[in-house]
Amino acid sequence: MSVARTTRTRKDPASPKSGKGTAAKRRKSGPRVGPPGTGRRTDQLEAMLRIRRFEERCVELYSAAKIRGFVHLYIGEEAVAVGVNQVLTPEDAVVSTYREHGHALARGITAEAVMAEMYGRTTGCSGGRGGSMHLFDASRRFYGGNAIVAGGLPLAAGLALADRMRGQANVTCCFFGDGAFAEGEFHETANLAALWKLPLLLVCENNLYAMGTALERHEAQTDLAMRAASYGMVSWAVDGMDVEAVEQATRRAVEGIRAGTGPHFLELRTYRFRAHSMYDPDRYREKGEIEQWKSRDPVSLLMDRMRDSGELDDEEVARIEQRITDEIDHAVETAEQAPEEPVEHLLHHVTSGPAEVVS
Ligand SMILES: Cc1ncc(C[n+]2csc(CCOP(=O)(O)OP(=O)(O)O)c2C)c(N)n1
Ligand SMILES: [Mg+2]
Repeated sequence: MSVARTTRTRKDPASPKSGKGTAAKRRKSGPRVGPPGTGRRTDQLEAMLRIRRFEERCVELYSAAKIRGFVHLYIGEEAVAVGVNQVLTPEDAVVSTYREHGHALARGITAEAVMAEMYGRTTGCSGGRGGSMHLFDASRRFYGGNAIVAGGLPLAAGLALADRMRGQANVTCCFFGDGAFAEGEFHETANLAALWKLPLLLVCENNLYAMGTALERHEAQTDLAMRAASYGMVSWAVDGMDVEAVEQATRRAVEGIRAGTGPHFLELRTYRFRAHSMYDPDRYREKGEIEQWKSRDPVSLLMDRMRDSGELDDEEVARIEQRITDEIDHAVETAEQAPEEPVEHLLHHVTSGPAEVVS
């Protein structure tokens, strides 16, 4: 696991590798996720590529005005969603943010159901009522898609508490951004979760920016793992560009949670390669910084490692790419043809009675 205690600067993407026991050192010691040939790395690669290609298609569809509204891309951060989700079981619960396409796909919601939701069609995973920011699938215990910064955290604590009260040994995993540290909801949740030893995995995707505001411009102490540790929970900083490091750290954390040692916090040090959202002109980051982080692209990192160890060749890459292209083509075709919700359904899912008109 890549545990870094050092405070990283915005311009230093390599610093997650610094210190003892780093990802760079471990890479030399060979694969850490099962022996080569077990297919796990291939699964990781395919899962990350699915997210990448899905979102690249979303960009095209957005430009063609096929999908609308707020769209926040996850490109660059795929190792986090894939590494974490690989460890969770179907019985565990997941709570996410508005940047959740990757979390939803890695959780196993189909590209077809996610794309239909992007289109606002009834076949979407939220029946077309949620769109990009509100992907939801209770059957997979995927509880959003939450547009409010840090808003998922108290919900996740509630789910974890409910599972424990029902005697179910599940873990609730909550994804959130570095921006959540500026919200009381993070601190309230961290405090109660640690106090009550809730089975909660707190996954902070530290991509260094909250919209256009760099972490060091809004936080006096930017070592987020250290701050989480102050609540008395096990807390590690991890190289979020290395899917195998993410998976290994998550595995250890989940083992600890299932053993009853309470919440664990992972600070996944990562970077979004695209703007905050489709509306953002991205004028607050230097091009050099973005390029530096792209040199540690999580997809290329894993591919290079697999090629070096002889696990991957061009034919296999082409096969994976073709499978994903077919899947996304199919998702777009079915979304295009799927119905929109008829206006007569406007009051479906409304639980209160008719509003009284006060004259
Ligand atoms: C409570 C609240 N305040 C402000 C906003 C507006 N807002 C939307 S995204 C965002 C930045 C959040 O950044 P971060 O948590 O780091 O997540 P990232 O977008 O980097 O994944 C803000 C401030 C909001 N949605 N909710
Ligand atoms: Mg952020």
